[in-house]
Amino acid sequence: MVQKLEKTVPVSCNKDCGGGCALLAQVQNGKIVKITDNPLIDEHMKGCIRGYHVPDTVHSELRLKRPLLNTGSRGSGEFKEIAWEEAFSRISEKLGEIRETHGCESVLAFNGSGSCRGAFHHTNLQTQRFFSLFGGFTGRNDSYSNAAAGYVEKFLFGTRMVGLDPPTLEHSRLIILWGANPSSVRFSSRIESWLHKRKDDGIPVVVIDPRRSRTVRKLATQWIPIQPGTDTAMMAAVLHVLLEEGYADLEFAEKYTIGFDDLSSYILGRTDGIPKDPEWAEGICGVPAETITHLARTYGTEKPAALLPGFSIQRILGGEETYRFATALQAATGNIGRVGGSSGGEFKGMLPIPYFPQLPVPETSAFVRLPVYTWPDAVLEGKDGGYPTDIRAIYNVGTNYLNQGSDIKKNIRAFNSVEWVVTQDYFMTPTARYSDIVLPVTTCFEREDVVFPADNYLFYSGKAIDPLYETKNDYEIFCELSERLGFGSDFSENRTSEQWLEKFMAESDIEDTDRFKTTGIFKGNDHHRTGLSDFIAKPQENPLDTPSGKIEIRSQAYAKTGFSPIPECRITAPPKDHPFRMITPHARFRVNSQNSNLKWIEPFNADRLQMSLRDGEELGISQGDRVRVSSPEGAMDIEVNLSDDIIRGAVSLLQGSWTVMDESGVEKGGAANMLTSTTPTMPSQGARTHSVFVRIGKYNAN
Ligand SMILES: Nc1nc2c(c(=O)[nH]1)N[C@H]1C(S)=C(S)[C@@H](COP(=O)(O)OP(=O)(O)OC[C@H]3O[C@@H](n4cnc5c(=O)[nH]c(N)nc54)[C@H](O)[C@@H]3O)O[C@H]1N2
Ligand SMILES: Nc1nc2c(c(=O)[nH]1)N[C@H]1C(S)=C(S)[C@@H](COP(=O)(O)OP(=O)(O)OC[C@H]3O[C@@H](n4cnc5c(=O)[nH]c(N)nc54)[C@H](O)[C@@H]3O)O[C@H]1N2
Ligand SMILES: [Mo]
Repeated sequence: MVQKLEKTVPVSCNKDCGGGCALLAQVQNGKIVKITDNPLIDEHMKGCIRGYHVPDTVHSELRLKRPLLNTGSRGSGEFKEIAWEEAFSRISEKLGEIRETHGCESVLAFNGSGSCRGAFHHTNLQTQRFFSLFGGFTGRNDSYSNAAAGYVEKFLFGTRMVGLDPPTLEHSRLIILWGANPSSVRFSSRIESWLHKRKDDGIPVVVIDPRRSRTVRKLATQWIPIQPGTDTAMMAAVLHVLLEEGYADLEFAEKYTIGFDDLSSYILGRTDGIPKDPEWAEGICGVPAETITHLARTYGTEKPAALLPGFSIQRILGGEETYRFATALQAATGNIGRVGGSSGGEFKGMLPIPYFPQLPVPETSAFVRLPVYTWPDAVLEGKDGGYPTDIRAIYNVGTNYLNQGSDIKKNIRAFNSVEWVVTQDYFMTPTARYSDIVLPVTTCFEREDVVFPADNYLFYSGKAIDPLYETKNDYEIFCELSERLGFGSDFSENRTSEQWLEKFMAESDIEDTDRFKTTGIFKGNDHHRTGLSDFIAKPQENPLDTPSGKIEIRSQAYAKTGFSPIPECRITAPPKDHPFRMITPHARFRVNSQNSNLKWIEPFNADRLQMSLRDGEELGISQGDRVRVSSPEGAMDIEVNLSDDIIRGAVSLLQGSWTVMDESGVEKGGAANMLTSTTPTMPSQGARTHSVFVRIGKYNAN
């Protein structure tokens, strides 16, 4: 007998994959049975494989069901279930004791990307609010995602509001995806569909990527394979052709930027005797000179052109410079602030959305911020090593940083060096495994929230089902701990989570909240915005918040960091003993490390090392062989996948698999961060997880 649907609830994934999609959950007998797109949304907005598979997460047998206490050594996996009452007592007592003995800053509170798009159930804001009221804590001051881009945008533009609305791509005559893979790795739930449309319209869509990514296969008219970490050489050479062949819009550059002349001198080789021409670039980045010249000529003539950089090109050594060059290119072609063009800066979600309040975080002078990329160094070295605090405890909410931070072995040493670790999650992740207490939380479909997408919308995400097992929201956990630590009503302000959301709704731009809750969708007014358009339209009336009021291609403020005032090619070649450039991209079927423990992703064959056929041949490696991959940080045994889908000299391993080590410390589970290093790109101190240098040999051969 066909069972009737109990209800259909508008929902939206509160996840860090940059989409924010309007979905519907179909519920039957207290179970989410299917996720579909919300039919009321615009035709270009599409959900994805991760959202449609949410029921596999919510109803997984592997969900944490009750609080757990570690009864063995950290990492042993020996836990016993305890009652919430005992968990709350233990945690509040220990937190109180640590605060008393060592000061609140000795707690390192991690609030990663678990749930980071919700107004209320936001692992970041909940954690910061709790620990601010606790008295203070040590936390992160930037992200793994885009530290270098964010860092340089302040110098370039004086703002990070430099994105675009996807429908503006309708006007682009050329689209360049530079290290971006939006068919797999979302930047908005409309970009992929718009790119499809533009390709079908016959517009050139050029993808510059070491791999033949899904975007190359589905959305591109041309794939330009490039050596990882060398993009600035190609960018400089494109600029060289634009300047030499008279395509550069010098009037635009003069009017809206400062320092373009200095950059031109560098590009033409007047300052160092090295013209950055396509032949020069070919030797560094592996892209044939004629390919570079052809792209530059198209770019110089097809206007407007949207250069859309992924974050990948700034998660490399010297990644700051790629974003500065991308902006210089858009300035040189007069494409900034024009509909159909782009700023060359971050384009995902970097424009205002309708107003909706978020959970407030009270100020505390005792909030010590660390660059996230070097957290294990800060834990291990403490004040003696020049870091601001001595860490005694790590409190994880919505992060799997033991696995996701670079250099997993160092992360384990850091965890093992502290007195006490707590994790709130819904699975027994590697981070949870190295914890003393693990608290089971709800998923985003077991609670109500408003989700901020990357586009000019707000989405209501209803509670599709009641919390399963004995799970609790992070909010409820923090309310209870606040009570016990003596700041109860300061944290909750005597509101339930529903009452917080009602308060937010009342203060927001949404007028008809009943309708919003029924449809799940609130649409902002304008969907044809391009960042910096006000400045470009009237530069005198709308100067930028930079010292010159213009886009600073040359920045004296940036030069104070010790790096060049103009964009410069800072490229690190692999050392002789680790000759392969390894990249660790994000996977279509995961959000960072999420879904790694779930069966449905198995057919996607995640944990294989991608290598070119010719490199395989040269090393005597055959399809499917297991190889040993080594970096100075660690070693991994993994199956190899040979094809012509990756440039020679580079290998690729999707990031996010959970670590599994054998007794000798060799990675067997495919966790990319066994091979990565915590030495950051400077001056931003950002991640460089696409600048990994490895050597590869047959299994057990080295
Ligand atoms: N499905 C899915 N979507 C996601 C995420 C996810 O885990 N899964 N994560 C989200 C998060 S947290 C973030 S920060 C963003 C990340 O967004 P990105 O940083 O843009 O994503 P990546 O997959 O690292 O890289 C994108 C593409 O760049 C290529 N690439 C790598 N190195 C280089 C290089 O040196 N030069 C060039 N030209 N290309 C290079 C890769 O092969 C890949 O195809 O994605 C978000 N969206
Ligand atoms: N090698 C390599 N490493 C990388 C990257 C790379 O490109 N290459 N990318 C980096 C990037 S850009 C990022 S953003 C980081 C991300 O690293 P993390 O912030 O650690 O992200 P996730 O792996 O998604 O882990 C989030 C965890 O939160 C849990 N969670 C989800 N919702 C909730 C909730 O509501 N409450 C609680 N308490 N828990 C919840 C999930 O189950 C999951 O275990 O990884 C970085 N690591
Ligand atoms: Mo990220």
